[in-house]
Amino acid sequence: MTTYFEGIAPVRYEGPETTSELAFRHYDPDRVVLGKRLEDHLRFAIAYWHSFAWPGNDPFGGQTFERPWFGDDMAAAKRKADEAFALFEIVGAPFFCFHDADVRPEGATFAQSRRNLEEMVDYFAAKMERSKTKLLWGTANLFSHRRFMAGAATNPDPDVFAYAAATVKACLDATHKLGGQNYVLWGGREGYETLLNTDLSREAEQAGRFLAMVVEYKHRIGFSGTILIEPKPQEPTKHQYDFDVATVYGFLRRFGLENEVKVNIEQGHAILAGHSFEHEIALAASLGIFGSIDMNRNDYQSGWDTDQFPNNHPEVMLAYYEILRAGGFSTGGTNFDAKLRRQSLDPVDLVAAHVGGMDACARGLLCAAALLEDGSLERARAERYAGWDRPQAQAMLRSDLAAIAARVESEGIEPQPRSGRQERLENLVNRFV
Ligand code: XLS
Ligand code: NI
Ligand code: NI
Repeated sequence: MTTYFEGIAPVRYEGPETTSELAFRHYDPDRVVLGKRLEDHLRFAIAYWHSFAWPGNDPFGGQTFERPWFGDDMAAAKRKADEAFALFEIVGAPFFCFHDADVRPEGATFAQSRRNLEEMVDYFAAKMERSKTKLLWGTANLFSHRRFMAGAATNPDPDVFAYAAATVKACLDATHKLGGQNYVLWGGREGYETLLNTDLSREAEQAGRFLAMVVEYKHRIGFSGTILIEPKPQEPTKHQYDFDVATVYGFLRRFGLENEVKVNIEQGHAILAGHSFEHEIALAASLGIFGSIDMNRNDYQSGWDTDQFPNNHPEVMLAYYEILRAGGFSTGGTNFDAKLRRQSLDPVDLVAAHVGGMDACARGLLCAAALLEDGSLERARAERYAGWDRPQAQAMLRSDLAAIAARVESEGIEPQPRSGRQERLENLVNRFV
């Protein structure tokens, strides 16, 4: 029985001029750009945790949302799944994502929690047979329960490492069974509060071995999806180990996993790390580890992870520009790791938030595709480095300091600075917004 979204019709594309509140202005799933349908470019996913599990609490107050599926038994979990799939259908979501803790009640023992998850996986599987919505990724919540307060893989207590390993095995099994296209590891408590009680060397070794075991198990069960790490610099711990894309890449190299694991990059986490979203995407692409995105919008003043729905078209455009330049998503997609504000109580608020977010992304991607097709920006970039295309410049990289020094004097090399043309390029980009 689904009633929560009753009276809300499936959202349709009506074009930029429409004044109806629940219509897509830019997201026309079947529109083809750069040889692909928009739906296949964007690969939208709805995040179960924010839209169906979060009660609206903040550090100063508790639940503000009253959802008919809130409760901690299996009946509530199934009602929640019914309502979730109703929303997926209303907005036409091709994918969803979940943590174990979002979809099943916690049992009295590990085994009971695992059985609850398995029962929900079967329930999802039956629903997915009648729905177009697939699983973009699954993940384990290794950060909410107090047992994980000092970390999961990096915990000083080996029993917690064991519990976390068993949990990830169960979640990988669940993801595999539902045909998930990726599996995400976000190190929510993998970090520390104070160095006074922390052994950095041990914790890194534990994290490296843990990740290697995840990769080993993935291959053992024949899971063909991508394993993704989601970087974040802080919150909940003061120092998170997976700080940003560059840090994660160093970690992967250290443990020889750079060809096995990619990254899931979140807008808000990039901002918290002092980067732009497009920087993180471009860096991951250049390192060959770009996987997927958690799309949201961080407040630029607050300093914490605000997880708002995206609505800034020019910013979103720059992110998709880097994604398109990198060849687009393969197993990844656009997961709305975004939540309502806690005063947005109505069912229609949840629908409108996704409609606006999907539209912002579609518009951003369309503008980015036009900019890429125009080619001026890429030509300007290529021109800036054109000197390096000369054979002599390439040969220099294979020579040495002494030979280069001799050539500088013999050829009388005196570099002539050239404009970086930043404002002209910014104006060019704005023509496409
Ligand atoms: C929290 C993270 C989390 C991950 C999944 O900040 O974004 O939601 O995406 O565990
Ligand atoms: Ni996220
Ligand atoms: Ni986040």
